[in-house]
Amino acid sequence: MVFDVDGTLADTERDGHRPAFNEAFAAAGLPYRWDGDDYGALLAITGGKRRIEHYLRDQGVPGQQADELATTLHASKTERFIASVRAGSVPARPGLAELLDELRAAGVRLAVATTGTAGWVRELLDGLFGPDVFELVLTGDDVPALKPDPAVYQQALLQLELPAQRVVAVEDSANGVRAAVDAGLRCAVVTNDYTRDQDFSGATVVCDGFSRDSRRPLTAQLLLES
Ligand code: XBP
Ligand code: MG
Repeated sequence: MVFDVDGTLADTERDGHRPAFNEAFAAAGLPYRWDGDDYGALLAITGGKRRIEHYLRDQGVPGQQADELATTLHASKTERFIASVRAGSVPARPGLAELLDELRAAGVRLAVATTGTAGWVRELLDGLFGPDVFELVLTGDDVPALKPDPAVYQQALLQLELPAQRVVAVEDSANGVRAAVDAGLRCAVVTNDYTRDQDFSGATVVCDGFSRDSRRPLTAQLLLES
């Protein structure tokens, strides 16, 4: 089973990544600030650097300058997000640790495929679950194209040495479902407040969380069909 990170393993976006972006803008003396609703719309663009660059161009910053400024701002944002992860401010979603225990007890191999930046991903996963839970962790730095492109899931299949039919993805967003389904995987969705109204066409099952009642259909459906 291959898990997405942002919005799936942890509800990172509204109170984790978003304040880190805003702190980076403020530290650079820029007037930009993404409120909860603005950020929800900006999540359509995957990848924090691309998200900033798109926003800067929308603010009228010329192309080359937008690209350079986005690189600098994203590095600052990533440092700030790592600090909040280290401070323990980014919890796992409720019920997830129990699900991972159930899956490991059932002999299911576990991996991660995220758009997020490697610098904070490993920090978050080790901090929340320990270093041995996921046998493979792929990030936005490991592939040439970000979700909804299927590259990260295609790379996971290659490195796990498994056919797509034996692998199930767990995602939170339409971009993530697209990436997994286009790579040939079945995909389970666990929604959050940013993604609950998105189009999950192609997903095998949609749940509202990892609580005991929610995850039963997820594990039953996915384990039975694996
Ligand atoms: C969601 C993303 C990421 C995060 C921000 O990734 O699109 O870009 O919003 O992290 P996932 P970075 O595939 O885990 O849902 O700033 O490191 O990109
Ligand atoms: Mg996600």
